[in-house]
Amino acid sequence: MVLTTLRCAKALQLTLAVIKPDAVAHPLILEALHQKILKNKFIIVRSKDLIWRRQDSERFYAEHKGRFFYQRLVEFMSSGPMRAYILARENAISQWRELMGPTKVFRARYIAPGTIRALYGLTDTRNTTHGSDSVESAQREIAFFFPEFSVEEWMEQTEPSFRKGH
Ligand code: IDP
Repeated sequence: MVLTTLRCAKALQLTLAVIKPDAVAHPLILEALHQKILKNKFIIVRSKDLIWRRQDSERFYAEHKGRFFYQRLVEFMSSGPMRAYILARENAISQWRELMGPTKVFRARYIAPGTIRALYGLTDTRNTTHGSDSVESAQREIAFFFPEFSVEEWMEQTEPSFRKGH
């Protein structure tokens, strides 16, 4: 989701980032991840803490139904509190995914040692964070987590300076 109408120097893009239950369970890791978001110059557009029911988890990960890890994933994602963010910055989708590192924790530790999943991931399922992987998935996932959010209203009401090019 690129906010092409913005007149600021760089086009902002939105992404959905989620801190999964394995990391939210540890306050120091949660804080470290929040600081990482801020240090990497993301604008926090929205954030919320939430707990999924099992059916939310099944719906969100429907594309993985039938894979060997699906049941484990669905149970894990509805096992405790999560924190979800709508983040904005230039190339937000790829920037957040780069910070997360590869899906599989052991691969992350091997090829991308400083990434979030390499540092904090416990297993391939309990891999600390989620991030949208395309503009289409960012739109769908932001609507899933923040059904009340309207990017137009956000621009209009909360960030009018973007429209004036400040
Ligand atoms: P992504 O989260 O890096 O975009 P996806 O392939 O969309 O990766 O997988 C969604 C989630 O499913 C992963 O973040 C992870 O929690 C879980 N997962 C994916 N592959 C495996 C696996 O091989 N074993 C266990 N869990 C997996």
